[in-house]
This record gives sequence, C-alpha cells and structure tokens, in this order.
Amino acid sequence: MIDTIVQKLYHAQSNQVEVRKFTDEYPDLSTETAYTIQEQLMELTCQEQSTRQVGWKLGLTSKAKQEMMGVHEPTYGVLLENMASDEGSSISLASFIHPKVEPEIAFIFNKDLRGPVSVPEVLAATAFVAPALEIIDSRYENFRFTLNDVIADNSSSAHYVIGDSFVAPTDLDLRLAGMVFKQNGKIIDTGAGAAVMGHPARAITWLVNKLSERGQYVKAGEVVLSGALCGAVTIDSGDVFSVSIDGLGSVTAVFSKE
Ligand code: OOG
Ligand code: MG
Repeated sequence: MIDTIVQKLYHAQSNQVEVRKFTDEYPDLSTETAYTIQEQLMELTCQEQSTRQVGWKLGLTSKAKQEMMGVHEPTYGVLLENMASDEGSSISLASFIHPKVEPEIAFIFNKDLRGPVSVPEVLAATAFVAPALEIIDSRYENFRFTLNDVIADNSSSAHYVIGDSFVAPTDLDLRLAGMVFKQNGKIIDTGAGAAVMGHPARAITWLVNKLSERGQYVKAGEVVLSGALCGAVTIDSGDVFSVSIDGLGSVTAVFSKE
C-alpha cells in the first residue's frame, strides 16, 4: 500500500493531475504510515529530480487554515532545494495543479534543534527570521483531504519564496508583528504573528518535538516555514502577491502570464 501511494502521489505531482484522496480506499491509513509515505515520496523526488532537502514547512498551524481545510491538527512537510524561487523571478503555474499562496514567517537556523525544545531554545537556535510566501498545491481532487491524506502528500508543499530582509528574532516580538497580504496591490487579508499557535516559534517547537518521535531533527542551515498567518488564496496567471510583516520587511511573488 505504501509504495502504491508513493508512486501515485509522485505521478500526480509530476504530471499535474489530481488523485482521489487515499483515505477513501484505505480508511485505516494512520498518521505514522502517512509520515512514512511522505518520507519515501521525498526520497523518490530527490532521486528523480536530483534535488535535496533544505528544510521543513508546517501546515495548519493557524485557526484560519484549520477552519478553511477542516483539519484541526498541525502537520509538517519537507522543503526541497528545487521548490525555492528568488524574489523577483517570475514563477510559472505550469508545474502546479491548483496552486494557492499563503503569507508566512520563515526561520533560518544556525544550530541543530533536537526535541524536546522550548520557545526560548528555538529562538536561541534561530539565525534569522524573514517574510515568506508559500505556494501550496494539494495533489488531491478539489484540494480536499483528511489529516493523514495531507501528511502523505507532503503537506501540500510545492514552492516558496523567502524575502531577503533577514532579522534576528530577538529584535522583535513576533507575536505582535502585524501582517498585510496583497494581491495585485489590493489588501486581501491582515493578521499578526500570534495567529500561528500564539507565537510562530511555538509551531517550530511542535515540529521539533514531532520529528524527534521519528528520530529526526532540524539541522543548522535549514529553513522552516512556520505556517500560514491567514487563509490561502487561489493564484491566477499574471498575479502578483506580496506580504509585509512589521519589523521583517516584505516579499513579493510574481506569477507569469502564460
Ligand atoms: C495544507 C498545508 C497548509 C499552512 O501553512 O497552513 C499550510 C493545505 O492547506 O493544503 O501550508
Ligand atoms: Mg503553508
């Protein structure tokens, strides 16, 4: 079963086709098995696409996202080197199925982080925080899934852009950092860092503690996206999205017209 799901998800991602969510066929698919599928899917992707892991992302760490997706627990996924774009480069929608974009706070670590960890320990291991835009793209029909489906699908990871205004996390109170999210120059949502589990670094503690159950950890040099600060928005070709976060600066993602 594991291998079949890995192959089907890889095929869906690389051919931009939707698949039916696997819990329809395998209702007993457990969270542990779902993370094993995710791990094998990422190994296959790294081999096939000659890429490597550069970090992690958290999913469903805000109330807005949990309510939007009907999944009330956080998840994590893997970020690969070939999922990153530099700010300013135009991103083609051709490699996605039904992409959406989310404003997030990215953490970049200069120390390994092994569980159990606390919020101060996460902040002490953080070199910089930066504004980010994550492009998510569920491989499932109509972007609908259960917890274990989305975990198997690498928590809908697809692409991301990190702004290059790097700030030390101790220079500001991330809970109170205000956020303005724009599409084509118009404000579409606002929020603050506290939308993510009360403090975005708390989402990182959740990740590190969860990873330790599987004998894994966050490595120095890795980037972690702490989760959307508000609901995700569907991307149309030609769109320009930006997020500005108080004290962190802003980042823009430009999507090509064709
Ligand atoms: C799951 C991934 C959610 C976030 O930041 O909450 C996520 C999804 O909604 O498809 O990346
Ligand atoms: Mg996200």
